[in-house]
Amino acid sequence: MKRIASIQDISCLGRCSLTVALPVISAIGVECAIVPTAVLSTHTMFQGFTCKDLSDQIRPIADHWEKEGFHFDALYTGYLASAEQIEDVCDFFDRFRSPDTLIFVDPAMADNGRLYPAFGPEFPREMAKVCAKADIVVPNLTEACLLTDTPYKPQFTEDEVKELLRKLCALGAKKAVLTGVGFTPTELGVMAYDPEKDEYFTYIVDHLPQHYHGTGDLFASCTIGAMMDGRSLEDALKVAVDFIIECIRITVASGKEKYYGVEFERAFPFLLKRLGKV
Ligand code: PXL
Repeated sequence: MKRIASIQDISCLGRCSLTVALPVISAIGVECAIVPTAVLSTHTMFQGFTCKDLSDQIRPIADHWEKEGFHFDALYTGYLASAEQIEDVCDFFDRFRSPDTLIFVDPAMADNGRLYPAFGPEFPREMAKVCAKADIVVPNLTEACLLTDTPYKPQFTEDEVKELLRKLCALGAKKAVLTGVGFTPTELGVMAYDPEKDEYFTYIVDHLPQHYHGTGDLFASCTIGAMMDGRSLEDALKVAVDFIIECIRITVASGKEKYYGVEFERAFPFLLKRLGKV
């Protein structure tokens, strides 16, 4: 069985980060070890959230794991609690990267044109150092703009998305994937770029024009899970987009007032079927 180490926070309630990564990756049939970067009462879009920064735990956990000789097929990072953690995470990559380890970075720090409340304006520069070490980076459009000093706007043309992808790879990432890409209000999908082959990949589908928090974490977890289950990046991206669309469809159809997240738990039968497991 493949093993991922995922480095991101535990938001105790709010369907994001590790409370999404663990169930999704486990359901796909891949082991998910965790390095929690912080414990928060909820994600930071709620008012009054608590946060215990766990920066002082990253190195001791890495020390123990290194001593035990654990091997990881992928290292997957998401929300990092503070700029102080950036160096520890880069060091973690250096210690656990082997020739067959995939470094997958979701620079979770912003959405809808704005940084998340816990971060200052210097944070994107720090996160760019983590992206520089990645085999694959998966930012949304806001994060990509912040990482590449590009002014944010709600709509980008296809040529502009391609330019953003090239700029992301110029940071040092081997491949870049942009999430939340659509050229009309009812389109949603991804575009990816492989600089070695100078090839773009696009998968955009029609969907209900509803926006839910936490879908980026769901998307990243599903993509790395499907890749560790043996799919190519392109196939994994298609599975992840289809899964998110199904999660949104189920959540909208439930008709209940929703103030956070999508009901991804109810889309697992779809995901397992989509992966050919049932
Ligand atoms: O979904 C990304 C995310 C992860 N973790 C925390 C967050 C957010 C987004 O707001 O606040 C703590």
